[in-house]
Amino acid sequence: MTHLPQWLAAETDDRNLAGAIVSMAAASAEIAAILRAAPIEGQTGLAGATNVQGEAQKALDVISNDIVLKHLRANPAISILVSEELDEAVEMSSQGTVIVATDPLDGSSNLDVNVTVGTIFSILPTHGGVLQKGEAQLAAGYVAYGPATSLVVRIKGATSVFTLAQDGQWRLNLAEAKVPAASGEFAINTARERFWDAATRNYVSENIAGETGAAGKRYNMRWVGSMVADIHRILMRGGIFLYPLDSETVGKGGRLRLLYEANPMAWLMAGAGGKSTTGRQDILTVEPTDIHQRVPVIMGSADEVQRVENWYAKA
Ligand code: P6P
Repeated sequence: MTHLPQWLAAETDDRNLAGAIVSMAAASAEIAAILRAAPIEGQTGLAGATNVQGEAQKALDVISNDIVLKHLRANPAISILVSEELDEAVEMSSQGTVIVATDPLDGSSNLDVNVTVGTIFSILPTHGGVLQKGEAQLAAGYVAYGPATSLVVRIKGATSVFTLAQDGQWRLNLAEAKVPAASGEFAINTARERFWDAATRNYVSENIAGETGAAGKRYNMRWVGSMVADIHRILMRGGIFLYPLDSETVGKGGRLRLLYEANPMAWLMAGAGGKSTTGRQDILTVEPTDIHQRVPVIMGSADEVQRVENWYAKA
Protein backbone atom coordinates (compact mmCIF):
# COMPACT_ATOMS: atom_id res chain seq x y z
CA MET A 1 0.00 0.00 0.00
CA THR A 2 1.56 3.28 -1.14
CA HIS A 3 1.50 6.35 1.04
CA LEU A 4 1.46 9.94 -0.20
CA PRO A 5 5.24 10.54 0.09
CA GLN A 6 6.05 7.50 -2.10
CA TRP A 7 3.43 8.54 -4.66
CA LEU A 8 4.85 12.09 -4.80
CA ALA A 9 8.42 10.80 -5.24
CA ALA A 10 7.22 8.74 -8.21
CA GLU A 11 5.12 11.54 -9.75
CA THR A 12 7.52 14.51 -9.62
CA ASP A 13 11.16 15.55 -9.09
CA ASP A 14 9.96 19.04 -8.05
CA ARG A 15 10.41 18.94 -4.29
CA ASN A 16 8.72 22.32 -3.85
CA LEU A 17 5.63 21.07 -5.68
CA ALA A 18 5.59 17.86 -3.65
CA GLY A 19 6.04 19.89 -0.46
CA ALA A 20 3.12 22.16 -1.31
CA ILE A 21 0.85 19.13 -1.72
CA VAL A 22 2.09 17.70 1.59
CA SER A 23 1.34 21.04 3.30
CA MET A 24 -2.22 21.15 1.89
CA ALA A 25 -2.76 17.52 2.94
CA ALA A 26 -1.47 18.27 6.45
CA ALA A 27 -3.70 21.35 6.76
CA SER A 28 -6.66 19.27 5.57
CA ALA A 29 -5.97 16.53 8.12
CA GLU A 30 -6.06 19.23 10.83
CA ILE A 31 -9.30 20.65 9.42
CA ALA A 32 -10.82 17.14 9.31
CA ALA A 33 -10.17 16.67 13.03
CA ILE A 34 -11.87 20.00 13.82
CA LEU A 35 -14.90 19.25 11.61
CA ARG A 36 -15.45 15.88 13.31
CA ALA A 37 -15.99 17.63 16.65
CA ALA A 38 -17.44 20.93 15.39
CA PRO A 39 -21.07 20.36 16.43
CA ILE A 40 -19.87 19.57 19.96
CA GLU A 41 -17.71 22.70 19.99
CA GLY A 42 -20.62 24.74 18.64
CA GLN A 43 -18.47 25.87 15.70
CA THR A 44 -20.93 25.46 12.87
CA GLY A 45 -22.45 28.88 13.56
CA LEU A 46 -21.71 32.09 11.66
CA ALA A 47 -18.45 33.96 12.26
CA GLY A 48 -20.18 37.34 12.06
CA ALA A 49 -17.92 38.44 9.19
CA THR A 50 -18.51 38.39 5.44
CA ASN A 51 -15.95 37.42 2.77
CA VAL A 52 -15.11 39.13 -0.54
CA GLN A 53 -18.01 37.25 -2.10
CA GLY A 54 -20.33 39.00 0.34
CA GLU A 55 -21.18 35.60 1.87
CA ALA A 56 -21.63 35.24 5.61
CA GLN A 57 -18.48 33.50 6.86
CA LYS A 58 -19.02 30.51 9.08
CA ALA A 59 -16.68 30.17 11.98
CA LEU A 60 -15.15 27.13 10.30
CA ASP A 61 -14.43 29.00 7.06
CA VAL A 62 -12.22 31.36 9.02
CA ILE A 63 -10.69 28.60 11.13
CA SER A 64 -9.93 26.50 8.02
CA ASN A 65 -8.38 29.44 6.24
CA ASP A 66 -6.19 30.15 9.28
CA ILE A 67 -5.03 26.51 9.36
CA VAL A 68 -4.09 26.63 5.66
CA LEU A 69 -2.25 29.94 6.23
CA LYS A 70 -0.31 28.42 9.15
CA HIS A 71 0.83 25.38 7.17
CA LEU A 72 1.72 27.34 4.02
CA ARG A 73 3.55 30.09 5.91
CA ALA A 74 5.78 27.35 7.37
CA ASN A 75 6.67 26.14 3.84
CA PRO A 76 9.28 28.28 2.00
CA ALA A 77 8.21 26.70 -1.31
CA ILE A 78 5.01 28.77 -1.38
CA SER A 79 5.38 32.24 -2.96
CA ILE A 80 1.75 33.43 -2.95
CA LEU A 81 -1.58 32.30 -1.46
CA VAL A 82 -4.93 33.05 -3.09
CA SER A 83 -7.89 32.10 -0.91
CA GLU A 84 -11.66 32.42 -1.29
CA GLU A 85 -11.63 33.82 2.24
CA LEU A 86 -9.06 36.57 1.56
CA ASP A 87 -9.84 39.67 -0.49
CA GLU A 88 -6.30 39.95 -1.90
CA ALA A 89 -3.51 37.50 -2.76
CA VAL A 90 -1.07 37.07 0.15
CA GLU A 91 2.71 37.26 -0.37
CA MET A 92 4.38 34.30 1.34
CA SER A 93 8.04 33.21 0.87
CA SER A 94 10.36 35.23 -1.40
CA GLN A 95 12.09 31.92 -2.29
CA GLY A 96 8.80 30.28 -3.19
CA THR A 97 8.40 28.66 -6.62
CA VAL A 98 4.71 27.72 -6.44
CA ILE A 99 1.44 29.60 -5.93
CA VAL A 100 -1.45 27.97 -4.05
CA ALA A 101 -5.05 28.97 -4.79
CA THR A 102 -7.57 27.43 -2.42
CA ASP A 103 -11.12 27.29 -1.19
CA PRO A 104 -10.29 26.21 2.36
CA LEU A 105 -13.79 24.96 3.14
CA ASP A 106 -16.06 24.68 0.13
CA GLY A 107 -19.71 23.94 0.77
CA SER A 108 -19.53 25.10 4.38
CA SER A 109 -23.25 25.96 4.37
CA ASN A 110 -23.70 22.18 4.69
CA LEU A 111 -21.77 21.90 7.93
CA ASP A 112 -24.69 22.31 10.33
CA VAL A 113 -26.43 19.40 8.57
CA ASN A 114 -23.33 17.15 8.58
CA VAL A 115 -23.02 16.83 4.80
CA THR A 116 -19.64 16.22 3.10
CA VAL A 117 -17.65 19.41 2.47
CA GLY A 118 -14.09 19.86 1.25
CA THR A 119 -10.86 21.78 0.80
CA ILE A 120 -9.98 22.48 -2.85
CA PHE A 121 -6.52 23.57 -4.03
CA SER A 122 -4.76 24.51 -7.25
CA ILE A 123 -0.97 24.84 -7.63
CA LEU A 124 0.57 27.17 -10.23
CA PRO A 125 4.17 28.11 -11.05
CA THR A 126 5.26 31.41 -9.42
CA HIS A 127 6.79 32.71 -12.68
CA GLY A 128 3.35 32.97 -14.32
CA GLY A 129 1.73 35.08 -11.60
CA VAL A 130 -1.69 34.47 -10.06
CA LEU A 131 -3.72 35.00 -13.25
CA GLN A 132 -2.78 31.92 -15.31
CA LYS A 133 -5.03 29.65 -17.33
CA GLY A 134 -5.97 26.34 -15.69
CA GLU A 135 -3.87 24.48 -18.26
CA ALA A 136 -0.78 26.00 -16.57
CA GLN A 137 -1.46 24.20 -13.29
CA LEU A 138 1.36 22.08 -11.88
CA ALA A 139 -1.10 20.11 -9.75
CA ALA A 140 -4.56 20.26 -8.19
CA GLY A 141 -6.48 18.40 -5.54
CA TYR A 142 -9.22 18.37 -2.96
CA VAL A 143 -9.90 16.70 0.36
CA ALA A 144 -13.45 15.44 0.88
CA TYR A 145 -14.50 15.38 4.56
CA GLY A 146 -17.02 12.56 4.32
CA PRO A 147 -17.52 9.16 5.91
CA ALA A 148 -13.86 8.75 4.96
CA THR A 149 -11.42 11.62 4.58
CA SER A 150 -10.30 11.37 0.94
CA LEU A 151 -7.47 13.22 -0.79
CA VAL A 152 -7.84 13.36 -4.59
CA VAL A 153 -4.74 14.73 -6.32
CA ARG A 154 -3.16 14.97 -9.78
CA ILE A 155 0.16 16.34 -10.90
CA LYS A 156 0.58 15.64 -14.62
CA GLY A 157 -0.49 12.04 -14.91
CA ALA A 158 -3.32 10.10 -13.36
CA THR A 159 -5.79 11.42 -10.80
CA SER A 160 -5.20 9.39 -7.63
CA VAL A 161 -7.22 8.89 -4.47
CA PHE A 162 -5.89 8.53 -0.92
CA THR A 163 -7.65 7.87 2.39
CA LEU A 164 -6.54 9.37 5.69
CA ALA A 165 -5.73 6.43 7.97
CA GLN A 166 -5.95 6.36 11.75
CA ASP A 167 -2.16 6.71 11.95
CA GLY A 168 -2.31 10.02 10.07
CA GLN A 169 -0.87 8.56 6.84
CA TRP A 170 -2.57 9.18 3.49
CA ARG A 171 -2.90 5.68 1.99
CA LEU A 172 -3.37 5.22 -1.77
CA ASN A 173 -6.63 3.41 -2.47
CA LEU A 174 -7.12 4.25 -6.16
CA ALA A 175 -4.07 4.86 -8.35
CA GLU A 176 -6.04 5.90 -11.45
CA ALA A 177 -9.53 7.33 -11.16
CA LYS A 178 -11.48 6.81 -14.41
CA VAL A 179 -14.66 8.76 -15.19
CA PRO A 180 -16.84 6.52 -17.40
CA ALA A 181 -17.57 8.33 -20.70
CA ALA A 182 -21.26 7.42 -20.50
CA SER A 183 -23.45 7.99 -17.48
CA GLY A 184 -27.07 7.99 -16.37
CA GLU A 185 -26.74 10.57 -13.60
CA PHE A 186 -26.75 14.38 -13.72
CA ALA A 187 -26.25 17.00 -11.01
CA ILE A 188 -27.84 20.44 -11.25
CA ASN A 189 -29.86 22.68 -8.95
CA THR A 190 -33.22 22.25 -10.70
CA ALA A 191 -34.78 24.98 -8.54
CA ARG A 192 -32.98 27.40 -10.89
CA GLU A 193 -34.80 26.15 -14.00
CA ARG A 194 -36.54 29.45 -14.65
CA PHE A 195 -33.12 31.13 -15.03
CA TRP A 196 -31.62 28.52 -17.41
CA ASP A 197 -30.53 29.18 -20.98
CA ALA A 198 -31.89 27.09 -23.87
CA ALA A 199 -28.88 24.74 -23.97
CA THR A 200 -29.23 23.79 -20.30
CA ARG A 201 -33.00 23.47 -20.58
CA ASN A 202 -32.75 21.22 -23.65
CA TYR A 203 -30.06 19.00 -22.12
CA VAL A 204 -31.91 18.51 -18.82
CA SER A 205 -35.27 17.98 -20.59
CA GLU A 206 -33.71 15.17 -22.67
CA ASN A 207 -32.43 13.51 -19.49
CA ILE A 208 -35.81 13.81 -17.76
CA ALA A 209 -37.50 12.30 -20.83
CA GLY A 210 -35.18 9.33 -20.30
CA GLU A 211 -35.92 6.26 -22.43
CA THR A 212 -39.01 7.98 -23.88
CA GLY A 213 -36.90 10.72 -25.53
CA ALA A 214 -33.75 11.48 -27.53
CA ALA A 215 -31.40 10.39 -24.71
CA GLY A 216 -32.84 6.88 -25.10
CA LYS A 217 -32.10 5.83 -21.51
CA ARG A 218 -33.26 6.48 -17.93
CA TYR A 219 -31.41 9.17 -15.93
CA ASN A 220 -31.22 9.78 -12.20
CA MET A 221 -30.54 13.17 -10.55
CA ARG A 222 -28.27 13.95 -7.60
CA TRP A 223 -27.52 17.41 -6.17
CA VAL A 224 -25.70 17.59 -2.83
CA GLY A 225 -25.11 21.33 -2.92
CA SER A 226 -21.48 20.75 -1.99
CA MET A 227 -19.20 20.82 -5.02
CA VAL A 228 -16.59 18.47 -3.54
CA ALA A 229 -19.27 15.87 -2.72
CA ASP A 230 -20.87 16.08 -6.19
CA ILE A 231 -17.55 16.05 -8.05
CA HIS A 232 -16.20 13.15 -5.97
CA ARG A 233 -19.27 11.04 -6.84
CA ILE A 234 -18.75 11.84 -10.53
CA LEU A 235 -15.01 11.04 -10.41
CA MET A 236 -15.79 7.70 -8.76
CA ARG A 237 -18.81 6.53 -10.84
CA GLY A 238 -19.42 9.01 -13.66
CA GLY A 239 -22.09 11.66 -14.17
CA ILE A 240 -22.13 15.35 -15.00
CA PHE A 241 -22.08 18.44 -12.77
CA LEU A 242 -23.72 21.60 -14.09
CA TYR A 243 -23.64 25.10 -12.66
CA PRO A 244 -24.19 26.87 -15.99
CA LEU A 245 -24.42 30.58 -16.65
CA ASP A 246 -28.04 31.60 -16.13
CA SER A 247 -30.05 34.83 -16.30
CA GLU A 248 -29.42 35.49 -12.59
CA THR A 249 -25.66 34.77 -12.53
CA VAL A 250 -24.79 36.21 -15.96
CA GLY A 251 -23.85 39.58 -14.45
CA LYS A 252 -21.22 37.96 -12.23
CA GLY A 253 -19.94 35.57 -14.94
CA GLY A 254 -21.34 32.52 -13.16
CA ARG A 255 -21.59 31.15 -9.62
CA LEU A 256 -18.42 29.12 -9.01
CA ARG A 257 -14.88 30.54 -8.93
CA LEU A 258 -12.32 29.87 -11.64
CA LEU A 259 -8.99 29.84 -9.78
CA TYR A 260 -9.85 27.64 -6.77
CA GLU A 261 -12.97 25.69 -7.75
CA ALA A 262 -13.39 25.26 -11.54
CA ASN A 263 -9.71 24.99 -12.55
CA PRO A 264 -8.60 22.43 -9.94
CA MET A 265 -11.70 20.29 -10.50
CA ALA A 266 -11.22 20.50 -14.29
CA TRP A 267 -7.57 19.42 -13.86
CA LEU A 268 -8.63 16.39 -11.81
CA MET A 269 -11.39 15.51 -14.30
CA ALA A 270 -8.92 15.67 -17.19
CA GLY A 271 -6.60 13.27 -15.38
CA ALA A 272 -9.48 10.80 -15.10
CA GLY A 273 -10.66 11.07 -18.73
CA GLY A 274 -13.49 13.50 -17.97
CA LYS A 275 -14.23 16.77 -19.78
CA SER A 276 -14.89 20.32 -18.53
CA THR A 277 -16.50 23.27 -20.29
CA THR A 278 -18.05 26.66 -19.64
CA GLY A 279 -20.51 25.65 -22.36
CA ARG A 280 -18.46 27.60 -24.88
CA GLN A 281 -14.85 26.59 -24.12
CA ASP A 282 -12.71 24.17 -22.11
CA ILE A 283 -12.51 25.59 -18.57
CA LEU A 284 -8.73 25.09 -18.55
CA THR A 285 -8.35 27.60 -21.41
CA VAL A 286 -10.23 30.46 -19.73
CA GLU A 287 -7.96 33.52 -19.37
CA PRO A 288 -8.38 34.80 -15.77
CA THR A 289 -8.79 38.54 -15.18
CA ASP A 290 -9.41 38.49 -11.42
CA ILE A 291 -8.44 36.13 -8.59
CA HIS A 292 -12.11 35.74 -7.50
CA GLN A 293 -13.50 35.50 -11.03
CA ARG A 294 -16.57 33.29 -11.50
CA VAL A 295 -17.26 30.98 -14.46
CA PRO A 296 -19.98 28.61 -15.63
CA VAL A 297 -19.01 25.03 -14.71
CA ILE A 298 -20.07 21.90 -16.60
CA MET A 299 -17.89 18.82 -16.11
CA GLY A 300 -17.84 15.04 -15.86
CA SER A 301 -18.45 12.10 -18.21
CA ALA A 302 -17.10 12.97 -21.67
CA ASP A 303 -20.22 11.87 -23.61
CA GLU A 304 -22.51 13.90 -21.36
CA VAL A 305 -20.36 17.04 -21.55
CA GLN A 306 -20.27 16.63 -25.34
CA ARG A 307 -24.10 16.56 -25.45
CA VAL A 308 -24.21 19.84 -23.51
CA GLU A 309 -21.60 21.42 -25.80
CA ASN A 310 -23.65 20.30 -28.80
CA TRP A 311 -26.68 22.16 -27.42
CA TYR A 312 -24.57 25.29 -26.86
CA ALA A 313 -23.24 25.03 -30.43
CA LYS A 314 -26.85 24.96 -31.71
CA ALA A 315 -27.85 27.98 -29.60
P1 P6P B 1 -26.60 26.14 -4.74
C1 P6P B 1 -21.43 25.76 -2.03
O1 P6P B 1 -21.88 26.98 -1.50
C2 P6P B 1 -21.12 25.97 -3.50
O2 P6P B 1 -20.16 26.97 -3.66
C3 P6P B 1 -20.64 24.66 -4.11
O3 P6P B 1 -19.92 23.86 -3.23
C4 P6P B 1 -21.95 24.00 -4.54
O4 P6P B 1 -21.81 23.14 -5.65
C5 P6P B 1 -22.83 25.21 -4.91
O5 P6P B 1 -22.31 26.34 -4.19
C6 P6P B 1 -24.27 24.98 -4.51
O6 P6P B 1 -25.01 26.05 -5.05
O7 P6P B 1 -27.10 27.20 -5.68
O8 P6P B 1 -27.21 24.79 -5.04
O9 P6P B 1 -26.70 26.50 -3.27
